[in-house]
Amino acid sequence: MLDLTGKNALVTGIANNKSIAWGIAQQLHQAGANIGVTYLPDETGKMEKKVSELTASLSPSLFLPMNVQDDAQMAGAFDAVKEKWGKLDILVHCLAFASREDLTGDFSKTSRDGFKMALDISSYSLLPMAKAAKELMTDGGSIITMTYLGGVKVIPNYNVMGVAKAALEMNVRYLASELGEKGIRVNGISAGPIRTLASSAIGGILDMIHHVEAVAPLKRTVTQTEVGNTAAFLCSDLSSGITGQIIYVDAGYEIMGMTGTKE
Ligand code: 0WE
Repeated sequence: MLDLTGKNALVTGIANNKSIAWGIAQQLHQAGANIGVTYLPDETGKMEKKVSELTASLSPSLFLPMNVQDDAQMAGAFDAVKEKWGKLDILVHCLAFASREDLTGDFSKTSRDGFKMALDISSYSLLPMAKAAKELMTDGGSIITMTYLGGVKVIPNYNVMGVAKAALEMNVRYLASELGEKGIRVNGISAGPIRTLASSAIGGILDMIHHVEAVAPLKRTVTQTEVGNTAAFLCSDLSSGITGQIIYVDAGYEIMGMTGTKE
């Protein structure tokens, strides 16, 4: 059975109750995991308050600021994990960012700084996290990250995020190869489009959702809970033979071709 009791799980990327990371944290908690939460701090402390109120129902035993562009803060978060938990079993990487102007219009106009920022936050950040986790996952472990079809196929306006997700998916494979001998598995979940804080900032997300509802085999989009259940599986011993994989949780959309064709 799916059982995460006795496992310590650090979850990044919760911003509000629509966050995919929130769906994941809830399902890991339901499976019995001990939860630690990181949040992106801001000057006002609003995010800290919001995420702490939201996640109170999971009684997290760690609640830590973590901006992945700040090396000292990342180190501090993993120091706190070591101090409080001693060992880590599960790490959920669920964060991405590209500048708004790089998620629309001509891909070729992407600025050097915009490219660097998208790749730094959305792809590179998995590496220092995995390095820190490697030291703490003394009983083996599971690392998961979130990706999107736009890292494999061209999706209008996904642009530099597509390049970042392509790099992220390759990070998964190289990390899986490196960490396998320690019993640490690394996998990605490629979710179909979901209405979240990040995606609702994008023009046309509703049209994309309607397109998926028309084309996907299941004739609907997926929920944060469905992504969370797949995450719980990938974090549990039920998936002990799986590493380096990208699992699509997309109502089947990825298999379809001729998607513009009327029946
Ligand atoms: O990975 C994502 C979204 C990532 C994202 C979203 C934003 C919006 C606000 C990264 N950076 C930002 N920066 C902002 O300022 N998705 C898979 C959702 C998504 O984003 C798209 C999509 C889909 C689907 C962007 C363009 C086209 C489709």
